[in-house]
Amino acid sequence: MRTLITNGTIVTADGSFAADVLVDGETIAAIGAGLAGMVQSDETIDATGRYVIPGGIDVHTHMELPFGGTFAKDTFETGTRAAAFGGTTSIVDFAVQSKGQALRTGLDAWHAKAEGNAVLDYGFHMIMSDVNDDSLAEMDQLVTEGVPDFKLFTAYPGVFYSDDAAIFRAMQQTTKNGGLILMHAENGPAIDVVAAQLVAEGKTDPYYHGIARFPVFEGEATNRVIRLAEAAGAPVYIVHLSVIDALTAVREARDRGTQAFAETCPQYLFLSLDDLGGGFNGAKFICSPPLRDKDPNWEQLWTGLRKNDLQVVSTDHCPFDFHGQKEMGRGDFRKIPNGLPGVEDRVDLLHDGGVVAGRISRERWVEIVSTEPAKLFGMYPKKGAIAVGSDADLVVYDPDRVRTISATTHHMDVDYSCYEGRAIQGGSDIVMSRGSVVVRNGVFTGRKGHGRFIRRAPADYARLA
Ligand code: DUC
Ligand code: ZN
Ligand code: ZN
Repeated sequence: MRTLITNGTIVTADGSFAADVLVDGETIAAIGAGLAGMVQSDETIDATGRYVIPGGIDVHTHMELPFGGTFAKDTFETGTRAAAFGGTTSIVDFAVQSKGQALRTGLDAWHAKAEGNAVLDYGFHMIMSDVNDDSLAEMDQLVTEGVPDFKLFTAYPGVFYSDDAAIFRAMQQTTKNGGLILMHAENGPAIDVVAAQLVAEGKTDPYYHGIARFPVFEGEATNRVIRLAEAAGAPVYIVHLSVIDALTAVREARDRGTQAFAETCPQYLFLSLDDLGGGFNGAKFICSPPLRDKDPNWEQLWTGLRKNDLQVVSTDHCPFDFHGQKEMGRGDFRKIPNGLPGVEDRVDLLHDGGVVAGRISRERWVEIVSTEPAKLFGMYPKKGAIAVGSDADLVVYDPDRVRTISATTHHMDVDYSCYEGRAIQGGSDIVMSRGSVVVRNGVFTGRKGHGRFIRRAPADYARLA
């Protein structure tokens, strides 16, 4: 099957230009002006007035994550299908090692959830909840199996939490096996003290989830784990960075030459502590780190994205229904499952609030939603690029289309949207995964089981820093 995409503007991280793209089978076979008259194809897609971009890559999702006695609702089928509607063509999800389990047990469970179900290609990071001699040795094996990054937490004592010794040992291990430690950096023990005090005072509404998790608790933990990485001689990647205190720690580390990387998420660029107010409805907005004050955080995060102190925007997609799941925490915000839906809206939100709003260029938009995630997570140039030989994960993107986000029309398996009623400019017309059209003008044309495991290699972090 050969498909020719004609008359579009190719937008990559490096620049924009008018050219046609020939897809042959699963990969890009040719790029050039006037290909239409020169090559044979089975289908021609006219991209006049539209961009042709590499498909989005969301490197932070939690399909079916067990959390607080329930599970994140999207499966690999529903979650990747929703992602496709939003112009994302690959995800990297977090497999979970529970306490007392081997890494292998958690990884096998995640392969079983995804295989035969995902409609898009997917990779895995490994959450480590139990660092010990055995799990440290297992890390080396996982790197060889295409799972080269490991997430540890300074939050959630008793569940995912690792102490400094465990974090340091895991970092030392990556200096030997070439992998990367991803850190959820919030001071969990201190947060738990404040949260208990608030509840004892009768402050049980969702809003107090945001109050309990002081910005300094994220700043302190971010600085601490970066310092530990420096001591170990390891690169480190801070996930879901939400606040200026943490951004400052990353920026200062990068300025002194540390291989420190960080992502933020749309919720920290477009939502705020105000959304957590309004009584129990605020439960819809509970995630960790929490939503923050709009000022000065939003503009500081955008500046961080422009200046490359932040390299990636991912979603931390972790959807729980308001009815029946978020409601488990009525009367105690600590019992509300943490997480927001977002995998479908990331590319469009960043186009509207970033490119259309004049905060970033369209090339930087492509870079932070696709190319840089591919580079940092060992998928480039197979993914994240428009180049001969790359996977034909392509989106024909209409930069002018306006739509309104709503739970009544989204495709994520969750009963609300954090962006309900928000009008945004920009949308994906055609979404292609390895040469197959999976979404065409709002209609799903993909196939459950089309998605394949992406076997990833460690990246050259020194070069990317
Ligand atoms: N934060 C969330 O909001 N959900 C899942 C896990 C996490 O760290
Ligand atoms: Zn996290
Ligand atoms: Zn997460």
